Amino acid sequence: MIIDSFISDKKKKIALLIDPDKFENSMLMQQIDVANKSAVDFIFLGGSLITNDGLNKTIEIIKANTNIPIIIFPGDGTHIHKDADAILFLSLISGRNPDFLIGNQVHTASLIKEMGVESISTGYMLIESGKITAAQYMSNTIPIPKSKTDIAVATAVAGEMLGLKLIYMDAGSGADEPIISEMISKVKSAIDVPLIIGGGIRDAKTAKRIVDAGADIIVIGNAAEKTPEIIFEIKKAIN
Ligand code: 1GP
Repeated sequence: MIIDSFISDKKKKIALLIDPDKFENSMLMQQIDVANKSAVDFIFLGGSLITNDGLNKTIEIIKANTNIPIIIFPGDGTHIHKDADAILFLSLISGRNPDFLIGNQVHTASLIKEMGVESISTGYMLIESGKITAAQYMSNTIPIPKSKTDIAVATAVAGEMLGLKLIYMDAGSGADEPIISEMISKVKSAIDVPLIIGGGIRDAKTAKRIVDAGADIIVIGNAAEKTPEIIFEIKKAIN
């Protein structure tokens, strides 16, 4: 089970986020090459929008070129694929939009089960980051204010009490400001499930700050689209 590799040891982990909507063969091959050489722990596949057939092509190419687990990080209920190793079965618990709390999940649950794809229940929390991100806009939700650590803690604890297996706090793709250390450390000490942090992590120094604060897994998206090799530096800095 893929969930076991999130909790198997105390090692800090990296997920490389690939957006299938931006499919471009040579960039994808470069990203896979870096992922293999740096032994990233997971490949997350997802984005806020699907405008083309990139998901099929991307999954096919990744599967043919690596054994790193492919985990779908869905933008909505249309992001599912039978060849993925798992799907983060997200509930957007920082928001109050029923479609993203339970609606999309009802639409897709039976299909995911029929496909036999492992679903990993995940409490997804958007955190204010200096600008409106695609995830906020597309989900029609308000993020948790960046200074309201107590709200973030209460939300994560509620998610854990509801039985969610992971908590993922996200400043959003391309965030101006990654999540502050105080919020990460207080949430981490309030929960026992693994904590994923993403959004705006562009360099090794920031990645180290975030894992030192308590992140178990960090997600790198935009930075590795511009410079895939940044993953080598980040990996070195956090282990
Ligand atoms: C976005 O957490 C991810 O949902 C990654 O963000 O693209 O800014 O690295 P970046």
